[in-house]
Amino acid sequence: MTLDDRARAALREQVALLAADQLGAADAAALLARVDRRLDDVADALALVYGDAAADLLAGVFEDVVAAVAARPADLRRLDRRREDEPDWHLREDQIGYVCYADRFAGTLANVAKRLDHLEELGVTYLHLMPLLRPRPEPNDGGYAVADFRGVDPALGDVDDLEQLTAALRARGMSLCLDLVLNHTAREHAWARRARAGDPDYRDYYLVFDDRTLPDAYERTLPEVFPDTAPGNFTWEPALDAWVWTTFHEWQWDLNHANPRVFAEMLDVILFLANRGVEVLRLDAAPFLWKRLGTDCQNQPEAHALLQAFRGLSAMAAPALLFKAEAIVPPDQLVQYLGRHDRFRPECELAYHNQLMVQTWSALATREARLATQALARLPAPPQGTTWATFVRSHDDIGWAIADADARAVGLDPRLHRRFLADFYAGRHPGSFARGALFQENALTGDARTSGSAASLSGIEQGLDLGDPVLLDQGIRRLLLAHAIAFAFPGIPLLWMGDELALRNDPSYLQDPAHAHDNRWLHRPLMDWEAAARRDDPGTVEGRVFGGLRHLAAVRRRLPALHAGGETHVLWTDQAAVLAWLRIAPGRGRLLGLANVADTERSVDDRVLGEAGLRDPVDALAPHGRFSHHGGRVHLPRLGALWLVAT
Ligand code: OTU
Repeated sequence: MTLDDRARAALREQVALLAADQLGAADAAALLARVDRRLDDVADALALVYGDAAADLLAGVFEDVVAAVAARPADLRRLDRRREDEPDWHLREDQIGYVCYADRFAGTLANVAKRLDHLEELGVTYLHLMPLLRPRPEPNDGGYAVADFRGVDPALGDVDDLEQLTAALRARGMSLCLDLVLNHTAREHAWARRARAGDPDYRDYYLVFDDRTLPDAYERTLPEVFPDTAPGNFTWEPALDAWVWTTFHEWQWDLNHANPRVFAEMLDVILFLANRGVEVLRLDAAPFLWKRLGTDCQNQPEAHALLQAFRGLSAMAAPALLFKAEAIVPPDQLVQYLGRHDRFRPECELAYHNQLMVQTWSALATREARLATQALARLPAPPQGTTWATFVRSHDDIGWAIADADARAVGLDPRLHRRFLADFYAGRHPGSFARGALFQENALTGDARTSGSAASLSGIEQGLDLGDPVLLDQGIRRLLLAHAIAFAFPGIPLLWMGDELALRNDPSYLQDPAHAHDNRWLHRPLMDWEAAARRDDPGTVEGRVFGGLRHLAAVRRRLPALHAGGETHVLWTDQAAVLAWLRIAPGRGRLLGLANVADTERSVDDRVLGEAGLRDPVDALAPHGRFSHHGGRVHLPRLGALWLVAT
């Protein structure tokens, strides 16, 4: 039986009966309204992935959806209602994000709750805690090898602590974002243990191959994520007497999403987390969910369909829950994770704006914004109701995702430019201000990525080491400039823990055998609360950076033009060192962002103001709005940004 109209009507009838049985009349009616709105999207998506098996799968998962609604705590139902009333909350200009490891920030979940004042000073409304569900023992990829999706890492606390933290955050108007790894589990997860013990049902939860025939065939077109430290995409598992698919590390087993039981299990996990008060799920490694021979096994139509099905079903049970796609893929493939397909299909409300991050660092290295202008101008816009998560640094490396066509359009050799960036940020290029490191240098392709904290990459570490006040000043300006871009592009800007205090690289990971092989730990330092105590002293590096970021946040939240519901146009100017972008938020005004990536003052032809539709603007970032405008030109300080708005 396929999902024809009769089958859909039967499913709706089933939900109505379950709801009548388990929910009050008002909740049942509200659920049915959500089912009516979402059922076609879900049914289409599941039919694409599972064909004839979709109807049975749906009949089963609807029981879980109704049970989740029945179990949803009262304060979360209130939140659902608020979000339904304010569906654009994640687009709002007053959203500011902060990302950290709970243990590195505060020790435990209970202690995170005691550090919320620090976040409030920065205007934070959105807290992403790095993976905290119970992982396998180290090494566990910073928690991305999950052994139990329903338990918290005992070193951090338990599920009660998690619930208390989400409640404490909600009371301050902060939303909690948690990682959900849909692509793989730890080799130590109960499903994998049962598979290893010989249970064929659980063996079928993973992608298992008796011999090398298929693995070899797949490998012909598969890239390697960690070529240095985890080469190949398959691992021999003696207990299975077979090869198991392991895209990332050998102890991260890819799930078999062609098995509808895996879908039902992971939906249950989503509903479980939503009912603990998690408001945003960061869907880790989303592009990898579906494998197809002869491809790179990323961004397959089925991967999108799976996300759409998870989206629709969890929205029925927990309307307040949002999805954020972690898809570090080429720009043309990225907006599909926000639902842009043949027609709009609800998928994720947020996605990482990797391109903005890469282009910002590229512009800072070259002191030229032409490539950034070229690449960002042609990026398709996020569909209505969706937006980006913008960021300057994260826990991951920087992969130099410069598209060949963009590089060529501005006269750069794509391969050489990517290699230049990796070398520049590793401090291997003469004249480099950066003190990062190469990550996963691939001897075969010549590719390399970059590790290093924002302060070390932007020149602050170099300035301090050399005791050179000019270099230090430039480093601080670069770090703030990168954030002035991220804070005024559409989306929720995410601060990476420690960047607000200019924390430098932390080489101590080399002493930890569980981390020494992975230099991404270079930029995952422990929070330095002594440095935080200097945050109000403008005579210190910490004070300048913290004060600068607090200022950006405070200005941002007062600028309705930065609501992400509008349009963004990246503009060409006559000045190669300046990135210019126009935000138009209908009924809320417009903002022209200008960022000078050069170490010296630059100016742009003031016709850009007319183009932006701003007659007599002020700089929202400057005291009294003043900026330098004379001789037909707008002048920008070295490594400085203007946020121009109408008076
Ligand atoms: C993610 O990253 C996480 O951010 C990493 O910290 C994890 O190691 C990894 O998943 C495995 O769980 O390739 O280089 O398009 O780029 O999922 C990092 C998405 C990665 C991938 C991304 C992955």
